[in-house]
Amino acid sequence: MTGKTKVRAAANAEAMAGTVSVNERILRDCHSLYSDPDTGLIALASHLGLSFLPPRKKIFVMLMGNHSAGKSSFINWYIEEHIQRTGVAIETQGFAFITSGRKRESLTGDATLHLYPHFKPLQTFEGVSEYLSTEISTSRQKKFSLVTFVDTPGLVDGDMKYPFDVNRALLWLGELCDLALVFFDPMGQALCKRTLNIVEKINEHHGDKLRFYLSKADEAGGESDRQRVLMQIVQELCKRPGLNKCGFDMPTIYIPNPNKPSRCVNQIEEVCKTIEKTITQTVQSTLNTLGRDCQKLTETIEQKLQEDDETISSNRSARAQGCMFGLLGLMVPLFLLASALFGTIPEELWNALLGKEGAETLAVYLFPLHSLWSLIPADYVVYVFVALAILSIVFVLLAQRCFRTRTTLSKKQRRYLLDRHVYVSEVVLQKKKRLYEEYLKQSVGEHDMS
Ligand SMILES: Nc1nc2c(ncn2[C@@H]2O[C@H](COP(=O)(O)OP(=O)(O)OP(=O)(O)O)[C@@H](O)[C@H]2O)c(=O)[nH]1
Ligand SMILES: [Mg+2]
Repeated sequence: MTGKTKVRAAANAEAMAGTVSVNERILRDCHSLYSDPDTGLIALASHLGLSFLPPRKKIFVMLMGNHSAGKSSFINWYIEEHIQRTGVAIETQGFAFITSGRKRESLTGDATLHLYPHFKPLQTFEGVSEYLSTEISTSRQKKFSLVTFVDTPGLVDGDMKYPFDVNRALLWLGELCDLALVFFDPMGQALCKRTLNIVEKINEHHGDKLRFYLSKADEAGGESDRQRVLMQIVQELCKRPGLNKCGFDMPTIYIPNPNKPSRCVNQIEEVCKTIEKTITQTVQSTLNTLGRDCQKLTETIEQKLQEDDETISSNRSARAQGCMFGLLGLMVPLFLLASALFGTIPEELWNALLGKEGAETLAVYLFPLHSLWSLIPADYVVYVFVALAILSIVFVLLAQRCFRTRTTLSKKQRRYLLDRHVYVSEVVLQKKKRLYEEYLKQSVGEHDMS
């Protein structure tokens, strides 16, 4: 079995086992529509001089915030596996991608960048490469099969030295991720300036990705203490000019601990809902982008074929012009030769060459030429001769120029384009329609579908 068939077989097995959700399958199908090396839209786009990016199969959720705010613990809780180290010390020092897969495995920085080509520019951030890793987990809890978490180093103020420019790296990751969950914990570091500065910067361009949470809410004391902490954080956020939208929605969350039940309201499910919502939005936008990309491809193909039709017809008229100029270029020397010969060669020779009748017929035809020449004063005959010779050269050059036609598509190329047009406009768009219906069926139900 080849690698590709193995992957397909595994995917089929998963589908048979019913472990693949509709959204997961939609994203996978869209991905393969783009990335198939032979029939994929990316290959076709690059053939047409366009550049498409493959859609993501999962969403990226970045967790950021103060040191010890419970970021890694949240990931462990979500996937129901102790995959990230947690503790009161500074535990997470680099950037870790936590994703689902077929086998529990840890990958190094290089392998991580290979796995996530979108994140390759991280290489250029001095010192970051050694602090990149990927943890693959077999967990399929909640929506983990559609999520890649990005765990980030805890932020602290003061003398703490990071081995890389943590602010810049977080800002850059914020741009690439679909969601940035910011955790503030009620302990000392809640108002960490570094966190607030980065949040403010991300908010400038990607405010829609930011979500704020008061984490470890069970440690905030009583209800009134918690309200006070919340107020403080919100006030601090509102002080920032960029963040001054106020009306912050800041759910209070904590990891449920059966050994330490708490009466505090836990809104941790809100985080799961936010993740789910981002997934469905991503599915929708992936399908919409697929539709738009198909349209772009069919339009480009149609344009290319139309341009080729125009080139063919302009080449045809250029060739006709070329023939005309060529003929003229040939006629002039013939005309010169004939008229020169008519005057100079004795009649007897014509008779001998063509017979009496032939010579007479030629004389009838060449007589007008001869009369024309006789109209020209003898002194000017040479000039007219030279001028006509130049004219003949000009005609020949013009003919040559006209025959320099533009290249057109070969029959094979035209057939390829027409074939791809049918594939995109019928097969791919039909598939997109079917995927959209499957996606909608999840929420509206079959009876509402027209
Ligand atoms: N009571 C309580 N403790 C928590 C909660 N979440 C995490 N903790 C504890 O808080 C400590 C820090 O948790 P981590 O998950 O390591 O925090 P982090 O944000 O990843 O920390 P860094 O990686 O150092 O930035 C650990 O001892 C956790 O057990 C929570 O919801 N409630
Ligand atoms: Mg951590």
